[in-house]
Amino acid sequence: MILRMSKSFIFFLLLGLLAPLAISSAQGPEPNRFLVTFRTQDPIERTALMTRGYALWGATLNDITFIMTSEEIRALDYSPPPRIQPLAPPPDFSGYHDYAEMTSELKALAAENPQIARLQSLGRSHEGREIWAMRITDRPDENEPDEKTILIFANMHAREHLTLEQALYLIRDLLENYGVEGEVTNLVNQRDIWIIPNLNPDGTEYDIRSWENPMDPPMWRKNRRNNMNGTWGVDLNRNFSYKWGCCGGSESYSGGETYRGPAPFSEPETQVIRNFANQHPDLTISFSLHTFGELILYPYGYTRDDLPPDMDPTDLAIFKAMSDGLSQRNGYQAEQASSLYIVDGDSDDWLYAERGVYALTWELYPPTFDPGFYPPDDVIPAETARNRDALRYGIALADDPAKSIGAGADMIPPQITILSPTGNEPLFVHAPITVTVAVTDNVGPTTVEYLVDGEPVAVRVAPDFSAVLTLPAGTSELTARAFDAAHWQTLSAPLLLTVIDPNSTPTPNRLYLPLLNR
Ligand code: 0X9
Ligand code: ZN
Repeated sequence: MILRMSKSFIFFLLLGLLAPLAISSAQGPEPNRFLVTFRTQDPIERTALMTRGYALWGATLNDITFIMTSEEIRALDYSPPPRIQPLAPPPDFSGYHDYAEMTSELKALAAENPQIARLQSLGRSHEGREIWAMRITDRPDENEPDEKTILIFANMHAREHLTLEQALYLIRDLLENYGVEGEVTNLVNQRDIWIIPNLNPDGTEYDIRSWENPMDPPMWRKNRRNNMNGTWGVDLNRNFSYKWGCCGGSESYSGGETYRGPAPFSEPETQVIRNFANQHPDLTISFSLHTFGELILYPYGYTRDDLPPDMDPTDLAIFKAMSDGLSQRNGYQAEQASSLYIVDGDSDDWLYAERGVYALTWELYPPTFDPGFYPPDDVIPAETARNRDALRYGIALADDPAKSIGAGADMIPPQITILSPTGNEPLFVHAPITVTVAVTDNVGPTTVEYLVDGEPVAVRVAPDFSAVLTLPAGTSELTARAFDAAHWQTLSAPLLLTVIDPNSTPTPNRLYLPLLNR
């Protein structure tokens, strides 16, 4: 797999990082710009308009369009009056959430799921926006000492908008499937899951609001610190304190795309991650979501050496196994972070070196520069759902990441047998069927999921796993899946159950129904 990473691929990734330099590094506060379209079929007239010094957006044989400020529009004297539209991202970007849309969606999801979800602010950005975190766990107001914490944070880089959608997807997956699917129910009950969908709200809003020419998105990366010298922004992924600025993997020039900031943890946004890790010593795994490249990156980023003195060989094996496990589930390529390029002061190096967290960076869709940071919104459903199993796998590992190399404290899955019904007794439609199971586990089973023809129909949590089901007439296959706290799972042997409808008298036609239904 690693060989697939050709030199030109690396070149494109570097281009992705460096190309925006010229465009965006010195942009000031939010502009106030409009698309102004003058209707004229006269090329001389269009040329005259062009020489007035407005920023050209495009022209057809019927009109010419400029990007203009409200001051320029007010000073206009032109007949017939031009068409004026606020500059906005192209319509096929509207499926992405801006900050206000994200905030209201998060508030609604928390309000609809009070049993397992809490929305809280972990701090404020430079411009005062709340940095929201959704906590998802079975007792969201308590700290359960036996439950480990996983942190997933997104949109640290402003233009990496798909990452916010990925975080929202994960939140919805957990909230919608809790109590419906055994896997999600067990994960939410046994882990403390924290999701920060947007760590850089100022940068993200700036990237959306200053999008003037749909063909030329702003590509804003950093936060919106005013560097007080005409330049704006710190690269949050160069502002963490571990080996800050050590190795040529960041810039001291404040206009640079990878400006590391005036001091380690100078930024309120990086302080959110530092404070979270300090306040949650049981944090075992973190995922920092970025775009793009379809990669899973593990520490270190500051050196090309995969086993420097500050990397434990067992940890390296765990990082590789975790990354491979994720890669198998989403098709991304697993690599040491520095194989992309050297980075110093990134979140993962600090989280691992200073707090012992198995910290990974995901570079989401797309694989290459086209469509890069701005894929049309119709890719959101498939490209976020693609990570469902990888995310669940990561959450499952959080109790003990050493499980990935077979060295976890609990490596023994539960056992489960369906005791009743047996399949020999007569079963009637509309008559409730009590299902009982025998479940054993070395630590203790936590969840049982019942499936009819492979579809989950009921979820039960310890101590009472029995369920009452009603089945349709005909033959169904019943199975039960047991989980333990380490999220090992075992599916029972299938049981075929035939359910009779006593009210239906066989008629000759009935014989043909199965054929007709084909
Ligand atoms: O440069 C970054 O911060 C990340 N890539 S991005 O294109 N999303 O900006 C990569 C960080 C991964 N870490 C290292 N390469 N050390
Ligand atoms: Zn990034």
